[in-house]
Amino acid sequence: MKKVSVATKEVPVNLFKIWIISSSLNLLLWALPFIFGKYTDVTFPYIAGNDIVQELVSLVGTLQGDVHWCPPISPYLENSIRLHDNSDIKIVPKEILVLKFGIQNGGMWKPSVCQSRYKVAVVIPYRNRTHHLKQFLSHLHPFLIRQQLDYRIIVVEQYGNSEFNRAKLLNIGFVETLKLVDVDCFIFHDVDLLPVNDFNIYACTYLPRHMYSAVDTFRYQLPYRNLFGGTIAIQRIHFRAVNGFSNQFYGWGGEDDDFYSRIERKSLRIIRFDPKIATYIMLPHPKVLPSEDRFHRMNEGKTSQDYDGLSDLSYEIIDKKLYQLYTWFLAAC
Ligand code: NGS
Repeated sequence: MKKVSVATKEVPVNLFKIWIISSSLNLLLWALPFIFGKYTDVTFPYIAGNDIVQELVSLVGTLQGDVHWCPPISPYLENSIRLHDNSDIKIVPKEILVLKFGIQNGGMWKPSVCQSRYKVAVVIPYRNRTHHLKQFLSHLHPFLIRQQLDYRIIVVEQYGNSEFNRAKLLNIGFVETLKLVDVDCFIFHDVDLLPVNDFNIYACTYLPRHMYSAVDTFRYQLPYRNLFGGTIAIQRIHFRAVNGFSNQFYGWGGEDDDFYSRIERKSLRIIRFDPKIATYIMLPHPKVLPSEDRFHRMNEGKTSQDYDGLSDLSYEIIDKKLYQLYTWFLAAC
């Protein structure tokens, strides 16, 4: 009898101890950036701030007409960190953005005083995020304009209620963009990620680039070294060489890891910029349940890369429009 009562008393005490220890550890992890500063856990190689310009690849050919090249570093970049947290993102009415900067229909802009060294298409996979899209456009247009880029923003919205297929939307964005414009550099960008630092230049590098090295929601760390999600920059020839993304990933997760493997299988490498420059904030959104078959898909991807991707892409464009701040495709996929 005595033994039983001792055992029943000890169990809750131990659980409580475990809970206290694990909560304290969590708290400590969370507090590290505040104690030692941000970017404390940088265990991956990256391109240092001063070397970034040498890594950028122009891809725009020769000068057109009687203009000169824009300088390698735009004089309009601002040194101060522009965003501190997601409460700083104000929505600017589209009429004001258009009037202030002269953005062309379809979300296009290029400098008029010089020829940009970098021409890029920013492609956003999208569904049901109106507020985020307004915040994203309010932030990104002025950001890209300060960088003196020749750019176009393309939103590819998924039609219907089937599970979201981020990767396929990006393949569609790639193909449809090339029907409209001759561009050699693609930036595939989630709508809820906003770059903080003006020196994070939105142009392609010689190698495919994972664009965030530090995100506020990950305590300004990188969750794992092979992460290739959220925002990437990739040259058209590289995207074609890896046969784009897999079309098979419906639901949340894994499509970016699969894409990373596609890059490795074709003997490419990825790079990142200095975390102090490639810093992002993430707009708040509810967590989605991960797709159950994502690991199975990733496993299949080991052998299906050459016939699953751009090569077998099938979809229907239900509607398209040139809105003032972006080119919009509604795609059934
Ligand atoms: C991994 C997912 C990736 C995802 C990454 C970051 O676990 O698709 O988390 O997600 N891979 C798998 O599920 C296999 S995040 O924290 O940004 O929501 O991109």
